[in-house]
Amino acid sequence: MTQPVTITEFLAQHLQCEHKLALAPMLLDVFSACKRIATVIEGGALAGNMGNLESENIQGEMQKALDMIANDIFIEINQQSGYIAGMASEEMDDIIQVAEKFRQNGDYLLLFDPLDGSSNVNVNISVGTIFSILKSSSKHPALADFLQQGSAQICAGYALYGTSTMLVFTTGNGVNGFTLEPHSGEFYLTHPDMQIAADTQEFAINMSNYRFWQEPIQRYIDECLLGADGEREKDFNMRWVASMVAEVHRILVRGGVFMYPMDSKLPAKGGKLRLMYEANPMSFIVEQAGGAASTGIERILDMMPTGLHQRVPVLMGSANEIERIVAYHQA
Ligand code: AHM
Ligand code: MG
Repeated sequence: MTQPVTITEFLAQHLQCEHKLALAPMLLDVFSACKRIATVIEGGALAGNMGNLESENIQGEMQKALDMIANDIFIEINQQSGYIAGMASEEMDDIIQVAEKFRQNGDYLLLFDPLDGSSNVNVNISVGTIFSILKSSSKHPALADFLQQGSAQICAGYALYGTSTMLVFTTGNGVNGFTLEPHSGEFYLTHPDMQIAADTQEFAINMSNYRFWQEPIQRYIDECLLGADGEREKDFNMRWVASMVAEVHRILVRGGVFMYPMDSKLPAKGGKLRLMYEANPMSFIVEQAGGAASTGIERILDMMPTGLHQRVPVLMGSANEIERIVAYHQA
């Protein structure tokens, strides 16, 4: 049996990218932060972290205690590498600059959703952390430095706090997944070179929003529901975890499509999911695994962001299915 590869060994041996010197220490901090968050989540109700806080985040959603605990852990640990100049989070209205004393080499930006799917925490269903790393044009970054296209990301990844804790990331050279061995606290490479099958018979969408969708999405779902009796000539299966990280992970493992499309409840918001720290990092990962990611109108990674907390329609997963749904938008 071959010796399992730790995440540290993997970074030393397989990180092929011009930002390697900075990325390795930055990523090790991200992984430490995720490990700490995993421990806090595992404590569940025993740790007394389950209730709502009094405050709302910028999207007007009640923040769970764990949202803010995860946010604080992420900031505290990730400011230490010396490479990060600024951070932005779903849970913070504005960007923050990393303190001068930590910023020796800092011209990278870290964007994150510290606890995605947090409505699932109280019912003990999987949640995750999503992160994205950009190069900054300034050591004293302002909001404008963060507003880069997703195609400019140099790294993106997520931690999934599921039946096991996993880390999955890309630096633009494929996608690799690692599983936490809980006793040693070490992440080992368990899912090398993850690939999304081009075809699928599984979709993930919140069906309760059906009447609010636009016609192309209704058409696609109608055809899936007709299954073998309709023009698709095959039956489809459906899943909805309400944790984007869990849905995308499932798609990386066994194919499928994940959709949070535009709906008529959300036109002013532009969709549900956030571009900078949800859609962009997940799109980078999905494309690197051979899948596709689109709003229905354009490739997500090509979008020029207009705001830190901008929302977008999201369709991602198996390439042939996404191509079909995009074609329905053009029909
Ligand atoms: P969050 O970042 O506030 O947790 O919201 C994002 C989550 C996604 O993980 C998930 O796909 C979606 O919201 C679920 O939405 P819904 O409650 O409409 O099913
Ligand atoms: Mg989120």
